[in-house]
Amino acid sequence: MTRLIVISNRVNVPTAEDKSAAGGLSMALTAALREYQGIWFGWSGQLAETFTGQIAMRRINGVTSATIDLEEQDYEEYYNGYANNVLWPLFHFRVDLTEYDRAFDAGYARVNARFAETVRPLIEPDDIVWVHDYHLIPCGEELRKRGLQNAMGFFLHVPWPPRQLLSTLPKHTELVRSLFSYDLVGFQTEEWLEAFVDFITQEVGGKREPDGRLTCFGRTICVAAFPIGIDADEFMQMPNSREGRAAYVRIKKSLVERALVIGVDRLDYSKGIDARFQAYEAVLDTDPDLAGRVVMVQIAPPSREDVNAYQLIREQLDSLAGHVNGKFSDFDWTPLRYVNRGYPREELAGIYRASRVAFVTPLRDGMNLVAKEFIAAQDPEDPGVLILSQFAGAAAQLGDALIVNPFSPDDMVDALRRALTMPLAERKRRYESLIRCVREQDVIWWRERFVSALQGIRKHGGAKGLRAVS
Ligand code: GDG
Repeated sequence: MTRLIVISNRVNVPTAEDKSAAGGLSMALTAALREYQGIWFGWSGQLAETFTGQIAMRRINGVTSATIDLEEQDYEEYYNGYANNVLWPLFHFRVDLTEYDRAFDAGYARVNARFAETVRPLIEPDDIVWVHDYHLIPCGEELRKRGLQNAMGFFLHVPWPPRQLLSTLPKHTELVRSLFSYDLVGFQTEEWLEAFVDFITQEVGGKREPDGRLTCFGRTICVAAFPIGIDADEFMQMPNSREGRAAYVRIKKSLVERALVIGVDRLDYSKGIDARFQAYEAVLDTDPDLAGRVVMVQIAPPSREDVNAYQLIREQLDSLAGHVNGKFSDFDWTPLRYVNRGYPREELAGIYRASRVAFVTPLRDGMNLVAKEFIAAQDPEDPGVLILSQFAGAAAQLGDALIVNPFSPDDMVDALRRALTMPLAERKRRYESLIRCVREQDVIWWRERFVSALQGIRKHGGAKGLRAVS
């Protein structure tokens, strides 16, 4: 029987008792793993004194997880270092924030080899293997070095940078070459896919076959865009859950009839939260009528706190939020509520439902699931308005949002004003088109397209019998 082996940096199988902490992605992968009797392999999140390669196998909620502990040096060089100080900023067009170091490079190679070495014995000849995200690009090549011949796919959750940016990375050709160990490489959007094709054909002498496959470094692989979705049906129900309703009532009560503008993001410089605060300030500046009639809530749970750039953006946002509130607050009105903590998904859904506007303005984002979650949580009879950055992958699907350029303060201000005054008929028209897309292209659609493409490759004899992905 074909099993699915998922390999990602972290493993997050939700337990039956607590699903609220898990994101939509982990729910979707868990469902796929249950269906295919697979294994989810990755780092436990724990650090050991020295790396032992010992695997902790667990069966949670019908899914087998296999985790390993890393050592402190791995965490510093692979996770904080190469993944989050080099690849993350570079792939989000922030070359200025990359802190390349040879030790990071070595750590990245070492941990990818460790992943491959430890997971290899768990993989059987008929299994299909699905590796996730920028932490693990060379993992496939390491598995091939260890004799693995299975059909193997890779999905990149973040953008692929233009070739001029990628070329700034030392040893970028090696990184790209390692992607040719997979049979299928998936991107979130056509734009990121085309940037990859451009690098292959313009920089390293590769060729695009008439059916779309790519030939380079002596191998031919399938490449395609697989825009990730959310569990839309589940998310549409969530505002009606007990927790969703309670959060809705609680926030509505606190608003006292004021319009709510919501932002929800991991605290990350790529999400453009600072420009959002500035746009809000500019709207309040130019539209004194709004004083006391609107509230912005920004939920931003801290992430990657050991990385310098994240400490810096946190300080900047603390100061900006203080500035906005100091400037406009009244004794009975705080215009900006900036919250550095996370909430269970059901509560988030209730908060989305209570919002008139979602302000989703990343400077660069692979997809952005918050935009889709906001739409799914709306009341069809009185839906809120989604303002969405043109630089989020989601903009390619959600064209009926108010699409903005987050680098243009005027554009941001105009969109916010327009969203706050949009008539019900227009809100409904936009919502109907957006919800159709969010429901049709949901997370199940995403994973089924990817897994069936990989299965097709396996059926046709792996790399030898590849056909184009439709
Ligand atoms: C990467 C890519 C791509 C946020 N705050 C809370 C909370 N969240 C959840 C959201 C959403 C998820 O976290 C964030 O997903 P995003 O897509 O917005 O962004 P990244 O974390 O950067 O994800 C991105 C994604 O991978 C998937 O491929 O879309 O482009 O960067 O689901 O709801 N969840 C809970 N409490 C919070 O306070 N429970």
